[in-house]
Amino acid sequence: MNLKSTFLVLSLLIGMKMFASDFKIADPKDIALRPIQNSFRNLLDLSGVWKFKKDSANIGEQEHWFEGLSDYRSIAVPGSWNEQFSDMRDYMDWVWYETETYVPSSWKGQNIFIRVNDATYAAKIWINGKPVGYHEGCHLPFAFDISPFINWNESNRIVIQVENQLSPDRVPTGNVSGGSFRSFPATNYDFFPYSGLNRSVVLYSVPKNHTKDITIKPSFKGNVGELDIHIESEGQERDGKVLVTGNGKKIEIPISLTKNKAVAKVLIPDVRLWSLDDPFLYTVTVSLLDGEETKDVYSLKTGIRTVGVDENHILLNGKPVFLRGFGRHEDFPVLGRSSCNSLIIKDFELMKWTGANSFRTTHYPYDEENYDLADREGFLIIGETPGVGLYFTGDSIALEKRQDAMKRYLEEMYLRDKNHPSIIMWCVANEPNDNPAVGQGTSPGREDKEKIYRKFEELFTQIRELDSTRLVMYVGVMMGPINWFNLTDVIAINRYWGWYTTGGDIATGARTLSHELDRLHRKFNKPCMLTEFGADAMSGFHAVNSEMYTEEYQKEFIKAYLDVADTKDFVTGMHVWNLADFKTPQWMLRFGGYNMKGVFTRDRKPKMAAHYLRERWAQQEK
Ligand code: BDP
Repeated sequence: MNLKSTFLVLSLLIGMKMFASDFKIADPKDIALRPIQNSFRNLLDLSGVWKFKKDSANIGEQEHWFEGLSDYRSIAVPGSWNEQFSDMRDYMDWVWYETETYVPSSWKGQNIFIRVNDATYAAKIWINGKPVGYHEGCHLPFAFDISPFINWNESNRIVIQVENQLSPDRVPTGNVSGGSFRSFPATNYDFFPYSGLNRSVVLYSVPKNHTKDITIKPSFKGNVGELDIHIESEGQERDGKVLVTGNGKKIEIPISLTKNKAVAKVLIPDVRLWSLDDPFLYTVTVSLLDGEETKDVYSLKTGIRTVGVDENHILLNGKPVFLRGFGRHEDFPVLGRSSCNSLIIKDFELMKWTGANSFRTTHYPYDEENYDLADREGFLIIGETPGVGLYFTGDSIALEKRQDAMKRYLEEMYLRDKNHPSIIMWCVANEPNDNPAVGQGTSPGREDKEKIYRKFEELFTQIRELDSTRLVMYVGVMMGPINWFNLTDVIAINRYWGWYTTGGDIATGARTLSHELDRLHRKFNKPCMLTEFGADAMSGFHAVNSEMYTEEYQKEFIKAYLDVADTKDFVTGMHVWNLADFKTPQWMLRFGGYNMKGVFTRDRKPKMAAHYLRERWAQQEK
């Protein structure tokens, strides 16, 4: 270690120590169960208009802004600050949020938590002027026990500092490459870095002795369903019960917790499986008991289905299923990346209208309502981490930080989403590469490529150890490393032959795709899918002979790719990029700061391609 890195590590350690004394780091286990309201637990949504203040000089902490903001403006939470304030569109530095709330006295004696469902990218929380906790990472929740900080019968001040600095040691990365190819803001990904409290902030309470985590692993043999239910609790309760209801059945079994853990195996005769045609959900209720007295109850819905693969197909309940659908974004004018239930419902309606049966949560885990809705409506989801555009070269400290962030994301995403039957695959990363990011030097040698492969493999090992009931994949970029597909269950690729290469010549693009698919399948003998393909179309642009950027070209492009897929038994899914146009940073390929590969416009009006998909897909079996 040279002098410079010793100094760096030392100052990092000193910094962490000082920090550790004030702010707790969020424990991922605290997000395992989504907060609910029932007679044992309470929930208070803090969505509304909060106080807000920009802190470009980062002086807020020194000046004790956590004791209350002066000269503030108003902001909607959830919401993205970049859309709400025209003077803050490209601002990524520190800001402060503040709200006040009473905590009902009926919550006294319980453990009270704050849960922030997304603070992009890093956040610190103070309650009533006291430091509570810190979290880094976007699009996933974090929670802290705030019981000791509550003022009863008075209002409580909640202050959250957020910043979204784009940096090579974060995931996704920003400010990576210098020079003229830089986009503005300088992301290493193709969507706008909407910042702030993009999802709701809630307070909730749980009994002192409570269920902390429930993991349900479903399967079936013949017509008997099986739920393998793992329960973790906090507190000294030893006894409990699990009740499974649905389809006229009511099955209850007692559990006893040893060292706060129990496993219940519930067999369900004449099982009603979860499928696309019949997305049937059972209700699982876990109760903790003290003798006759019930201490805590938590209910959730789950479906019984299995997921697998053969050489050519993804299998749902043992039968081949073809994934028709889209990559999407959480993106809308004014809202930015803010949660909005009407938009979620609208997008599901549009997907159904086209005949889609699935989507990938490109390029980050979505608001939780999406998964509940998919469970209920019968959609298949590929759940993706925020690991978009990952690279493994350059500064080694930054690389380790990215790797840590990826491991945290995998754990948090798994903990939050693991009980949704709609999620059939985990996507570890979108378009990771063993080559450097643009402008970051030359391609590594063989030995280094091998090391990079091992790093990437660690992520697969982690998610496979966590979850053996789902498929695992990553999405391969054009001209990316081929041997990485050894790690995956499904070969998933994003392809734009006929757009970014041989632009204007769809036929050549389609031929390239066809040959490549054959080669990949011959080499790996695994089912293949296109997780992205598409062309930008400016709504209202037309041409007799299709030309790039016209609606005709987009439609012809999508048609040609779907035609290629139809000729190959081993293609198990086709996801069009994108459901709707979306906002991007500015650079020369993004006219007006938009990616226009949506088959719907950003305000959800159909282009020709959307009508075409409906004609082609809507009549087909789910
Ligand atoms: C793919 C990326 C996606 C981009 C798309 C495009 O995965 O995020 O938006 O290209 O260029 O490579 O439209």
